[in-house]
Amino acid sequence: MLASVVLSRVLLATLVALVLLALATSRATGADGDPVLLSFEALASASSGAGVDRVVDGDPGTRWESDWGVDPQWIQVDLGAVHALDRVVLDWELARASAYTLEVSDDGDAWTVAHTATEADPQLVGSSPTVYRATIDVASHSARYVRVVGTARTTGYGYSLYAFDVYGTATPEWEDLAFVDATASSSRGSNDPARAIDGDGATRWESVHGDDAQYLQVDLGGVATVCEVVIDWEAAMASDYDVEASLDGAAWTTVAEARSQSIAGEHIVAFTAPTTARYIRVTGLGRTTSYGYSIWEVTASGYGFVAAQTFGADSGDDTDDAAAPGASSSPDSTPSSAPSSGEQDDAAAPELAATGPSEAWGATSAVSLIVCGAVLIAVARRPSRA
Ligand SMILES: [Ca+2]
Repeated sequence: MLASVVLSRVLLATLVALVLLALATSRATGADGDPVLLSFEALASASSGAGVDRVVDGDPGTRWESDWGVDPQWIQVDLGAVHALDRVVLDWELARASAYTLEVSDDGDAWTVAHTATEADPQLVGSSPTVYRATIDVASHSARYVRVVGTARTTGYGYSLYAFDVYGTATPEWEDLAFVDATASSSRGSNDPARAIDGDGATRWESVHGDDAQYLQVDLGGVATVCEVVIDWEAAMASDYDVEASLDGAAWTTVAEARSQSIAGEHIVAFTAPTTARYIRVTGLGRTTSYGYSIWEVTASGYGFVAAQTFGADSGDDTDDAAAPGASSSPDSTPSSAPSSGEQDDAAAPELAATGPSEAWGATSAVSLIVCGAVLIAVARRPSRA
């Protein structure tokens, strides 16, 4: 079904992003809307002391400590973008602050004091090791940066913190998603699958010649919220192909069906709903030449960062979140650090890509758009690389 409305590549991306924003936002929290741990593996910094990243590593046994005997000292986390906050949980060691302020900022320069703490604030929650926990309500704030400024200490040592956990509702951000691995049903010579994800528009994957039933599979390295896949076809392209998505590399859902294609170059496959997936597969069903399938590059974009943060919420109350779409894998999960089998069951359970109604997207002479079921495929002509 061909449409013929003028629509630029940028406008397409903008419109799709707008359409998807609400959906993506709803997925930025847990299944029940609980705030997620925004600070997991966030960028942390401090006025002094080594190992500042230990407050955001999710390991309750590691800690940061400042230089001894010096006031004031500060430690902050950078959440990467401004998010709506919910609460901050500070796990202090015995050597803790007896007085400090918790401050928030959008830009890292202008700070707002969200809480002024006293020694009575934290509760003793562990004795071996000693852990004093302060849970601070910051639900009235949004911020990118959160810091603690300590002005007095309980001991002659420094400020010592096991965890600096910031919870909130992540704001989705459209971003490029990186593939970490590529495999295929076949390849020819040095034109291996990795050449389709090497970022080099002059290198390509090529399947064996003369066989329609071939595929290229790419791996994001973790579950992400994918909104768009771009396949840059060489002249030896598929006339017919499916784009499929998978959370586990075993169960696949078809998210796009391209048929009767004849224009090489970038095929922009823009999903009408965010698709929670780790793997994307381009499955050929028919070729335009007597050669094989040949792809210069496959790229993807979406809201992976938000998803990754959701997956990272391994501490605290993320039990319910584990069953949420896209909330079941760690951000850097690789085959060697894949979720446990129980979590994989959860990961496979959610439906992929709740597809919406078809819409009449269109084309100029340079961009033709095809509505394939509920999924949009834009074929952007680019100069031949011949
Ligand atoms: Ca390439």
